[in-house]
Amino acid sequence: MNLRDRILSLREEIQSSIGGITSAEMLEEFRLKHLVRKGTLQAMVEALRDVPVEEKPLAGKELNSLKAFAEGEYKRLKETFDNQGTAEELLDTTLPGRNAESGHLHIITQTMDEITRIFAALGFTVEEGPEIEDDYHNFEALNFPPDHPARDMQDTFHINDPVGKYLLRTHTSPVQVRVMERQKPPIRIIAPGRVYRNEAISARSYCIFHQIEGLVVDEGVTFSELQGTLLSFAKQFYGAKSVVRFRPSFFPFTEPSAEMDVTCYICGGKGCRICKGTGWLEILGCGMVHPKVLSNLNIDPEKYTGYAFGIGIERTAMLKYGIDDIRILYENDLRVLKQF
Ligand code: 2U9
Repeated sequence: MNLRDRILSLREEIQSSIGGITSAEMLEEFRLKHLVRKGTLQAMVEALRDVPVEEKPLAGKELNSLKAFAEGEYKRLKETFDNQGTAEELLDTTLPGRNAESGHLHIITQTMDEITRIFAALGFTVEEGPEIEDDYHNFEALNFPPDHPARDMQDTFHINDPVGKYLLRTHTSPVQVRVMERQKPPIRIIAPGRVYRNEAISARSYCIFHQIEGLVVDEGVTFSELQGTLLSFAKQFYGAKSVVRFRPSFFPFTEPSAEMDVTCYICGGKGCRICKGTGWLEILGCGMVHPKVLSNLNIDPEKYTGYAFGIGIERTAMLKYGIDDIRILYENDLRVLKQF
């Protein structure tokens, strides 16, 4: 065996014996075997003299590293055994303990869970679906015309697949589409999840965000049922004194469409910084499911009606916690995250 191999096999021996040293006596045996003048390491140093000159640097380097390792481990174990039995000297048991730091759910997850719980108690079941979607489930089934600007590369992240039909979902609506494909009414679901939009990043918008959308389809579902359900949500989430108002809006997948405002929970409607002096906060979009969307999914619009709504989670969390820049929700700076 050449010297280098002998050094390597000595290293293995030393490493494995260190793991088994459990007493000061065993450590002393280790020292006498390896670290004294007649020990294994010194024997290697002497053998180094006889190796060919070209092998010397490498073998020398390995030997030095092994010596340093063996001596370091000896020192560490010696300190451990020396300190045994003197715990009182080393440890002041009257000092207050140090708490282990524990993590917690991100503010977006907390907000999403809170909203999900409210709707679950109102009889909604939670549904999920893929984040990589196709054009049909994200747009076509939802009555987006072929030339709708949302389909543009500017607004949607398209995937560079050979067929060219895949994209990152721009809303969680395709989840509801997939449920309607496989389930007959009555349907009463919410779809929480992450969505993607190719927007310029700013304090107000980010390329990733989260939504909770809801869908109810059954015989005789009315706009007033939508209003009652969403008022109940607003009172539970923003406070029992909340009042809501509906303003007309437009979405391709609902008709009529509306946006719902809630009285500002900070000033109670008087006007403040959070509601920009208006007394109202815009919190969600909603509407009656467009008959075209129902018929696209083989649900008879003469027999069934439905309502749907969409809540932006980041916006909701920012309003609730007074955060003025969406980007801090994605920077994972613990100084920020720890506050919520
Ligand atoms: C189906 C039919 C109808 C979902 C709806 C909204 C209104 C809405 C926005 C809220 C803020 C998106 O995150 S946001 O930018 N959403 O205003 N969404 S109705 O309507 C559907 C969904 C699926 C089959």
